[in-house]
Amino acid sequence: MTAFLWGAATSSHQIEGNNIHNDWWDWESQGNIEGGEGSGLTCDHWNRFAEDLDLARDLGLNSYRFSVEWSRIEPECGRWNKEALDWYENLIGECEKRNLIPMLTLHHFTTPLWFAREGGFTTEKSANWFAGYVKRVVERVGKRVPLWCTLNEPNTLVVGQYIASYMPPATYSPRSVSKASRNLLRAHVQAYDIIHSKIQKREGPFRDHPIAVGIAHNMIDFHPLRTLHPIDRMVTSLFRRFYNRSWPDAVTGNEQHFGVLGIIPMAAQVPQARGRKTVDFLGVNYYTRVFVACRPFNHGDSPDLFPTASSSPVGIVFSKKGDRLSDLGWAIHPTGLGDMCHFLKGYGVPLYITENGIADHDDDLRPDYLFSHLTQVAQAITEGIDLRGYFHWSLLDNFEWVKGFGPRFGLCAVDYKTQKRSIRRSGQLYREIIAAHGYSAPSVSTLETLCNQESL
Ligand code: IFM
Repeated sequence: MTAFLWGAATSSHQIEGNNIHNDWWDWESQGNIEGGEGSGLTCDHWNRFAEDLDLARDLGLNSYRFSVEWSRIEPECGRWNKEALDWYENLIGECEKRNLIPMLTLHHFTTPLWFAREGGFTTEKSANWFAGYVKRVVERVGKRVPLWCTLNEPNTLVVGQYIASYMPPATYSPRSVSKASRNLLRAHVQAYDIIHSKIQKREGPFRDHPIAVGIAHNMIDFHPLRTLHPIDRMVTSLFRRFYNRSWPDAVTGNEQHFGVLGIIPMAAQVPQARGRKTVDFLGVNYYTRVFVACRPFNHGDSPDLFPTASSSPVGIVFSKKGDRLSDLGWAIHPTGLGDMCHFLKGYGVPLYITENGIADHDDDLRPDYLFSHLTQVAQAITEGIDLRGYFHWSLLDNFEWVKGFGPRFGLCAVDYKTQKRSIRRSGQLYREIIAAHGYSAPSVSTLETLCNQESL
């Protein structure tokens, strides 16, 4: 039986440093990041990867999720950078040495600048361009990588780019949301087929681990702000359908609904994705719950997801009085993770928690966050959900996109001045939790015992 995967996740642009050929770098240089920061060297992982993988090993992880930076591999259209491919191949070798099963993400928010300038995923040609890059990666490292995420949070990406304006190109364009979603799905399907058709002979210590391809899907536990308000309820169900359901539906062969009635035009169907599963697992990136409301709000908290669209008829509230909040103001709501897993069970594919974590500079809340969310994982497994691994976000503090370096998500703290890493208390706890389970799936009773010992 394959061991439960105890992992941590990162992404290229957030940790590597000097990713100068992508759309984010360009956007950062235009002063779009809080505090005027840019990703710069970030954690300098490009040079310090060995130390970082040592940390992962020291935490007792048996898996590591990272992403490959397309803009390094193809900095100009059709120009392939051999050194970048060498670097990722070496990274995978270093994972193998430390017994870390690699989960490789092919696209995590950033794209090469040349691609973004052509319109990114809104252009028809985008899926083929993406496929060209995927082929190169698969040809080079495919034999040694068992787990693949084609896309990270395509739903967050299109909302961030074309509705909420916190990701480049930051233009308000509901039409682009549907176009880009459709092309991202086309890109995903091609990547899925390439991975499965091109990798024939496996190599390396994980060669017997079956190849599995999925997406890392962001899910938010949406609730109506006014529980009995019919319009809040209706809008909440539209949000759930668009944000939480449309991708799992699409990649399991169901009807695609990348649109919201009256707000985002519905995209045309991608026939290659209909009637067949194009994932072998679904990855869940879960952080929080939010409340949805329609104007007039009559509520003390101001809706804050769409700060630029004050005319927007719909608002999002991140918390209610009494909620415990992360440094980003996100409410801690562990049961949402269990609810998301139960919802996804219906799709009949295995699940991984591909991200779950909290911005908590002082590490006061993370220990309890870890226990309470892992307890949801353990419970879900007891209730018959085929949940195969948990990847904490993140291994290290890193560049949190438009929020810059303020939010601290790491099990390991990074001092950006000295690049010194140190394992936080929550990191030590994660290590104890993993050791207590001996690479089997988390159990509620073991977690309870440990949690009591820690007296959190
Ligand atoms: O840092 C991000 C990550 O890149 C994608 N998922 C959510 C994380 C926290 O915001």
